[in-house]
Amino acid sequence: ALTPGVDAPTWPDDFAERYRAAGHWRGETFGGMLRERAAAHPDRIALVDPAPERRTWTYRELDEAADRLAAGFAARGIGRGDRVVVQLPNVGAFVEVVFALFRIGALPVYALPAHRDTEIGHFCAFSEAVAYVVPDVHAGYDHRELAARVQAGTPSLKHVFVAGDPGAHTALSEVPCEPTGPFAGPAPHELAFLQLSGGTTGVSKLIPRTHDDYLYSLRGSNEICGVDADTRFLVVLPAAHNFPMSSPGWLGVLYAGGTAVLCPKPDPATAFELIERERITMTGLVPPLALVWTDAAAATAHDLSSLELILVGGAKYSEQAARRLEPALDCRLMQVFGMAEGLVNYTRLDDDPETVVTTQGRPISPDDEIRIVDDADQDVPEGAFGHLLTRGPYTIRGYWRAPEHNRSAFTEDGFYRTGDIVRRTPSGHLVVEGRAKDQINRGGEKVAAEEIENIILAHPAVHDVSLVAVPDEYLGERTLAYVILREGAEPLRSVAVKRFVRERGVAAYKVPDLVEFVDAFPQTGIGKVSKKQLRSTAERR
Ligand code: J2J
Repeated sequence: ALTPGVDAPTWPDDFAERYRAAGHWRGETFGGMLRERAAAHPDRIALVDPAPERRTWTYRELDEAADRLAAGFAARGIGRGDRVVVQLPNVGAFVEVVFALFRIGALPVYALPAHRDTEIGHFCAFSEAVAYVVPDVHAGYDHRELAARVQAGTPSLKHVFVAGDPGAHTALSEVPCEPTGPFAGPAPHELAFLQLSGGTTGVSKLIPRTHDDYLYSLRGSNEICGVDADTRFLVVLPAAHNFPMSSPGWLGVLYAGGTAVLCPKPDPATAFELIERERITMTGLVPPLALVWTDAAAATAHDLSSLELILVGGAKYSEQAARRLEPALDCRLMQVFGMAEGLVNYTRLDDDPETVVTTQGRPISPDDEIRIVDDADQDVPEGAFGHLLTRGPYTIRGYWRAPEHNRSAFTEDGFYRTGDIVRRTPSGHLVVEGRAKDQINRGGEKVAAEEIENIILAHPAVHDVSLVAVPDEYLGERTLAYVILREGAEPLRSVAVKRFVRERGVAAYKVPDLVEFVDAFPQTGIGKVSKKQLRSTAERR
């Protein structure tokens, strides 16, 4: 379970050698990184958790907390290569837990706070997790009850650790103990964690990232975004998501010796107060939030003058909205087009303003290989749009334990099929034109159509269902489920369909926004449901 290549395909040796020779992979690990920072500048503030009472961690304190927690995990039998599902909101315990796991070489499996029985049950079972870390109650939801249900159905799951009041489980605060010796720790080429994919299939795939490759993406991101020891980064999006974690994110900021401040809620009232109080210099937002912040900035009494840079990405940011951000918030804008599988593109601080508002940036690395191809995998003419394929020093070569899916998600020579439709400008910047994958991007939150279709299909009155995106002014896209009822079935109301999905226990953002009943689906020439036609019907509504 330790070596990439066993549970997931890894880079061929000649590529790995090339990436090492180029200085991309430097043989660092996350555990070692924190240790070095703590030695270099022990008293600098690494982390601030402002709620409910402001708490700070210096680099030394974070390093010691990680050691003690790692020792406690190890004493409970959690070891190198073991998987631990981590579902925590933006709280200090999140950072302590993942660094403790890094230190012993156990792999965090990142879950979002919004995930429920279906997703968590799948992550725990599929990864054969030995432990699951939860908050007690978050956003009005009791995660201890969720954990009890999941544990009952998952034989591998020996431990549930609760940040806060543990109920029937173990309190995270009881875990730390004195380390008895140095941890063996993972090697730099080994897996660091399993990240979540947005997904296009019935169940989410897990993304195996190594210390070497992820640390390279952080270093590259830091350089592009100008992250240094003076950076004060506000973590507005869920900390487990790849964007706020690594682009450049809280991990990038910790790598640079700066300060990460955890924002408990993303609304302008909460965030603006923190920006003023903590003298925040940088943050990352999805487009809908960037819109709300842009609108709220005019009326705010808070002093936002410390803000230097806002990154916007995760979904297409409209040019009109992008034009308004810099004047409204009096700071620089950078667009970012990234993916948890690897490749991240940024506009640059020295790009001309038109490029910043009209493109989604260019790759981090000179060794990011980009192909833009037609349906037959042939390169399109320069400047034309097509499918984006990519390969490089921080893009995975395959999902974790998914050989079948990997055959279609990657080319034979190791390019990842992103499912995005892009074109390249003469300057090498990418413009996202659309998407070929069967996924709905709900303001940065990804919904795999198949996952929700499978759930709705289980309803006894439903004959067939097709989930498509409808344009939405605020979110960019919302979900619409077209449902065909069984012959003779009692008519259903759309609220009943939504309730059915919700009661299956999925993240709320996956519950269809709209449900419509139809008699038939448009067909393609070969008798498959034409989602393309369904989408254009939906658009005309
Ligand atoms: C259009 N679509 C975009 C953009 C992502 C940084 C930023 C974002 C993510 C992320 C990330 C887009 N315009 N600017 O991991 O490190 C869509 C594409 C892409 C998918 C990836 C990061 N930025 N997208 O969003 O794994 O369709 O990562 O393939 O969640 O989001 O989603 P995800």
